[in-house]
Amino acid sequence: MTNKKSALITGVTGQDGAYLSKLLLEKGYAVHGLLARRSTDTLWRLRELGIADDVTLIDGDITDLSSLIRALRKSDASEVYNLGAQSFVGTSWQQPTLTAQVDGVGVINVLESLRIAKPEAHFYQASTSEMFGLIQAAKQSETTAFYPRSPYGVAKLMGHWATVNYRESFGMHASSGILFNHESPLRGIEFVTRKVSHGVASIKLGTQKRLKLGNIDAKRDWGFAGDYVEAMWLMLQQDIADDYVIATGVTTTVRDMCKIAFQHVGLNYEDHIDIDQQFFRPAEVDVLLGDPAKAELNLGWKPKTSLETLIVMMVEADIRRLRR
Ligand code: NAP
Ligand code: G4F
Repeated sequence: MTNKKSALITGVTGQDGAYLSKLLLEKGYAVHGLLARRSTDTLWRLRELGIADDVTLIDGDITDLSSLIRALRKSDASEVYNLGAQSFVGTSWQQPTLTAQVDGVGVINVLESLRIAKPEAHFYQASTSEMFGLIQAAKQSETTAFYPRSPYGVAKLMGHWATVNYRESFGMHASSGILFNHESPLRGIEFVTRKVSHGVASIKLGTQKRLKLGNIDAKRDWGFAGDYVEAMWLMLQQDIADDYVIATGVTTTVRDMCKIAFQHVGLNYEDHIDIDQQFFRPAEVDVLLGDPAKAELNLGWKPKTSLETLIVMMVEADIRRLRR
């Protein structure tokens, strides 16, 4: 028998799952990850952080309740982080039902598995600033009204309210982290920051000529994923579960983010970008800007990484990968 604290992470193969695993391993946890079976290799992020052999993988899927109950029994986790999702907003218009099943009903499955098998465990739900959508306040906080603009945002809102409801109905320690966009060199290539960092690296190294983008006037509050997983952990260490906005409090256009990335390698973004209608969305979230004051006050959490540092880190990582 070991006295190690045990955690279960769904979405362990994703960007946040990898950084959170690393953080929890450093804190001495036994880390278990729910592995949704795929035909392709999904463990590259854990390998990139050098922790692939340190995470215990358990087969399961958040759309499959019994697999979650088995994973809870096997891991005996006292902390459960539900990061598993169809997380790409653009895809949610093409696969709205799947998005609802994974990002909405999937959350209820995880909550139900806890209610049945481990009601005393602390639970984290990966909620999102996409729920604010058509923003109802210039700076969005925990009390700002939601107005989702995509099937993804709608499904995530279900997961958010289910988390609040299980806390209020059953007294479960269930917290919802309303995280604004957070990026890293481990970000999926379909998201705009990584598409740009990869594009800039490829153009610099001469393997690509131009970069096609959609609405570059959209504004996002971008932070570093490595900083944000710390906030997830802090939420589950509190005596009382609650909901928290995690953001930087700074918003930037996609255009200015591109400027930073191209400038870093001595190029002018205007010489290399084409605007392509295929990357516009049926309904856009024009601007997001978070107010993380509650997280700073209650959790002592603050972002540490500026957008400039983050984008340079991503471009450099893509240059290194492409050279390899
Ligand atoms: P990500 O890189 O897309 O990772 C998503 C993870 O979910 C992957 O491990 C994926 O597995 C897994 N997954 C997909 N369908 C599943 C299913 N049916 N059952 C179990 N696992 C499943 O996303 P991320 O950026 O790390 O984000 C983590 C969470 O935070 C997501 O819930 C996302 O919606 C939310 N969020 C992200 C941001 C952000 O800016 N990054 C902001 C707010 C909220 P495969 O690798 O096998 O596909
Ligand atoms: O990088 P994105 O695809 O991220 P988006 O839609 O904001 O969603 C991300 O953040 C959410 C939190 O707010 C998460 F919940 C969600 O899971 C995901 O991690 O797009 C950012 C902005 C959008 O306004 C989009 O229209 O960039 C704009 N954009 C412009 N050209 C583009 C592109 N987005 C993508 N992916 N690709 C383009 O070519």
